[in-house]
Amino acid sequence: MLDDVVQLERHKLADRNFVQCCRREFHEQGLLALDQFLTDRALQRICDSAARARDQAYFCQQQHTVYLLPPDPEFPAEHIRNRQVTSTKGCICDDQVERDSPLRQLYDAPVFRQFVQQVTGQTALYPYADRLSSINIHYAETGQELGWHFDNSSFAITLLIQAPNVGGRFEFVRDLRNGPMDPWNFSGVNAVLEGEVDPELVAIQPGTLLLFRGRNSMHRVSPNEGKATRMMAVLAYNHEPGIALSENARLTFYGRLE
Ligand SMILES: O=C(O)CCC(=O)C(=O)O
Ligand SMILES: [Fe+2]
Repeated sequence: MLDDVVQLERHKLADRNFVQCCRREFHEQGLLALDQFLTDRALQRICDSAARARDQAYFCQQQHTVYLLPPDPEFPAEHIRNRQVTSTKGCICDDQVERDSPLRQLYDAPVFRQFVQQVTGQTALYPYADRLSSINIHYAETGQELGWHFDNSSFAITLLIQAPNVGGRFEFVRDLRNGPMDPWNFSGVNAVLEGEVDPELVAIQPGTLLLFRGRNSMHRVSPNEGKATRMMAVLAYNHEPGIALSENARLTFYGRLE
């Protein structure tokens, strides 16, 4: 039952007014944070399993541009177009998440999928065709971070499972670029990297559901400065059926294709 997983009294996922409210918030703010989304029991179970699976996580460190594009030789290496930032994280994939995990119950629940669809304005949502990409758990240990970037996907869904003690904050600069009209905004991006802009610090607690539009809003996870591992579940859907995550992305983030 979904009410074993979600605090449905607090978050009425099937209620029209509730959905409208969430939709407005998501579109106005670029993100929607629902605190105390998971039940305590579900959160505890997910946290225990994630801690047990930590040893199987694939850790990788990468240099990438804010735009997640290969460097463009037309620009100098230090230009904001090509500037490299660092991301380090560990990841376990969908096939390592327990079959009966509350995360999977949530991911598969039609009422949740419909809620996400309505809030984000998607016409339909499907799981990934490969066995790795739909549900992931990310780990950030001391010193690890996710560098500033714009996502490739139009929106993302995260659930904080274990908070870091110090650092490891989710920082967000809403609508910093504007898709086809202004895909670069070099001066705006530069200002963020130079620390001249105060990003929004998004307050999230273990059990918070966060939906955000990461395609045009630059975001990062600041370095984890404490001893506790930051553990974050990420739920990913596709707007078309039968699509796998690219082989390149799977090899980079998971270290394997299947
Ligand atoms: O871990 C987070 O809070 C954000 C993750 C993220 O931005 C991403 O996976 O692209
Ligand atoms: Fe992202």
